[in-house]
Amino acid sequence: MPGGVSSPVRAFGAVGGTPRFIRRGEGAYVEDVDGRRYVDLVMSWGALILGHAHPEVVEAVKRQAELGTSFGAPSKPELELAETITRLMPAVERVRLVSSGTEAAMSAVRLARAATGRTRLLKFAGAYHGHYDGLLAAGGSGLATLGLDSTEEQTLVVPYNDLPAAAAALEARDVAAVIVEPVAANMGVVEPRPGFLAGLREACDRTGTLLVFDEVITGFRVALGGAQELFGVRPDLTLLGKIIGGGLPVGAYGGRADLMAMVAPEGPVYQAGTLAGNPVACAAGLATLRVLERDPPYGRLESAAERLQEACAGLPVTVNRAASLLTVFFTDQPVTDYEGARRSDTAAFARLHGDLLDAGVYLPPSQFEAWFLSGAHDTAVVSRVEEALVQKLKRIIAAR
Ligand code: KE4
Repeated sequence: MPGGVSSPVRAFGAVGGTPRFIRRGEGAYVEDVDGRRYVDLVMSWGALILGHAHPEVVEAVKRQAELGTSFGAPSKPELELAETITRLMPAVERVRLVSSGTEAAMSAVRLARAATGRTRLLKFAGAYHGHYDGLLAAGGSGLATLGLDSTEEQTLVVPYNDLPAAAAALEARDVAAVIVEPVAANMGVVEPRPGFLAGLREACDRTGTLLVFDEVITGFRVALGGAQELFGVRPDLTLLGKIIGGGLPVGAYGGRADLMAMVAPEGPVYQAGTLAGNPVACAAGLATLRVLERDPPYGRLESAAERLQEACAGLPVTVNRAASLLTVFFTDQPVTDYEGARRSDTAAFARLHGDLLDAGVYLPPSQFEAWFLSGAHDTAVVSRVEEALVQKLKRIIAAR
């Protein structure tokens, strides 16, 4: 296995040290194969908003698995998940389930190109939309972590939050779609400036370009209706993943009915998948969305993130927070785009990661990632994280 991992960021390349092999997860905790427990702030990169091994999710998975794991045919769990998604996200009038966020992104690009007859894409530096070639240019997440880049002449890249640059690019060239993380979370967390998302909507309307919200992270995370509900901007297409699979492989793309009618077998845009809409994965996602709808954790999650942000006040770091998503940057300058994020002292972040790991707190192993909380991160857990975070931050800052 290259790097001993199935996804690059897991190899601790940017933070050093030995990756932990995780044996089990329970609520806000994970336990490694040596029996050490950690408060988890990765939470399967945001998928586990209810915490590890939530009883209702485990029960749903068991029940469905006993009926069979995959049929390659329509099933009730996939239909119910699709119905729940379209009900909770009105802009997603119709939806197609796939097996990852990457598949959602590449399928939505194919659909946007077919619908507009155009080829070019516009994305933002530091944003990550999965590992599809056309969207890897100036990518965040693992690419930023490893200092990798890729070129794709059909993909225009402008700075996040730079509405004039985005609008000018759309005026100058025919572009099929703008793809944006409505809250950037793959350069570390960067909030959209007021008016940025609405401005993209207007620029897309003016130039016949489709607006695609990549809500793989923000969907059902920043609000029950996602960032499109939080910011009141309606995209043409939406990408989803992570939470809608409850920790199992589910991605989705959906949006305007007239666009989705072009997707095979109704229309000519081909996309398929052996395990798309897998009943066990959909059962896990459905159980997750049902708990979120029954007992929305958003206020509690946001208060916990706010508490960690406030605990860092007065220290020479920048803590960006959007709803319950947060990132601590080692810079005293504001971080409003990828250039700003890259000013962070990543060596100091690496020390923080290692020190917190020793203190039993498991941060994402990269400066360019969001920290994820869950409904299982109760007051006692957050207090423990807050105490360790401030203590280690002060020590690292003093030693600089
Ligand atoms: P997947 O193909 O990894 O399911 O989803 C790709 C994707 C798409 N869009 C956004 C906004 C994403 O954040 C992601 C994946 N996120 C990364 C972590 N930031 C996954 C972790 C990893 O690559 O190992």
